[in-house]
Amino acid sequence: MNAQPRRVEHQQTDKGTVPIYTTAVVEQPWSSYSREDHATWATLFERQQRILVGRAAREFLENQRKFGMTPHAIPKFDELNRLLTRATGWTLIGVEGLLPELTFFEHLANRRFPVTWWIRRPEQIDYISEPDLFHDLFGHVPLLLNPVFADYMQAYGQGGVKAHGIGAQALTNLTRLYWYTVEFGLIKEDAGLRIYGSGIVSSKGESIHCLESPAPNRIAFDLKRIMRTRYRIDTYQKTYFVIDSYEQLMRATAPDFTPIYAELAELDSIPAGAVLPTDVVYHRGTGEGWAADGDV
Ligand code: HBI
Ligand code: FE
Repeated sequence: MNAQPRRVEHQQTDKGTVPIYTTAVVEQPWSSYSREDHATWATLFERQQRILVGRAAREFLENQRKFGMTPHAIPKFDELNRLLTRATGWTLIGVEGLLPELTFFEHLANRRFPVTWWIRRPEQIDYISEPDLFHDLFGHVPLLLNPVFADYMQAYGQGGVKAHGIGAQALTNLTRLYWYTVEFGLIKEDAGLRIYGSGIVSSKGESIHCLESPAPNRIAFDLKRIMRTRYRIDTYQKTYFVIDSYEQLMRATAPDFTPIYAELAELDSIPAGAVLPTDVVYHRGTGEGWAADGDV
């Protein structure tokens, strides 16, 4: 019988939340989930699925169905792996909480996606500052069934391992790429802009804000622009980047980033809410693009 894994969470201190890191890989203690844990999953699952109809990328909800995810119980990693590993070679592994970046990258580089085994507490239902089981399973896992996105995630991990060897600035550039695509990315579909970022789909408010609020910028994907753009982790994003397709993401990670890091090291970073004259900016939720300084 495996020992019950630890629940490694951010520590609340008088100076705010302090992340605690862990590297252990653990079995999902599915039988240890309480009725309250399953109820938290059900509440989040039903609420987010209702909000995401017409807002999430087409295959996001489709893939949740393919996985057989339902609100009735927290899914079992082993069952999800039966479909996932056959489809794109990815395997979900249980972890106790936030991994050091290099450990995280090494897992992605080997098509292992780390999923936190525990789910948030009821009082955290509307916001949690760290990836819990709901964020990882509901937010990240569905798109790992998409072969191109699955390749992008592995290429990202390989890039992360390399960036770790290059230095802090390279790592910052690369983490911004993850943030503005995997976590907070939008994609252009025929009917308009849609959400594929996991940080958005696991958040009630931001799923609505990112497409319908006049406040944020929605800018066409540009690798170097993204790598230079700062972000905040505790508020809605001020800028969302829009891809045309997951193939565009995959193409963007094809070149060696080393010369790009060197070029960006000479340039200032860009504030999260800025719009540059060179940006192609989208109307909210419609998908028509126009250049910020005139018609395309
Ligand atoms: N650890 N468990 C876990 N899950 C994540 O999503 C995660 C992580 N460690 C680092 C990390 N993400 C981010 O810094 C990535 O941008 C690298
Ligand atoms: Fe995440």
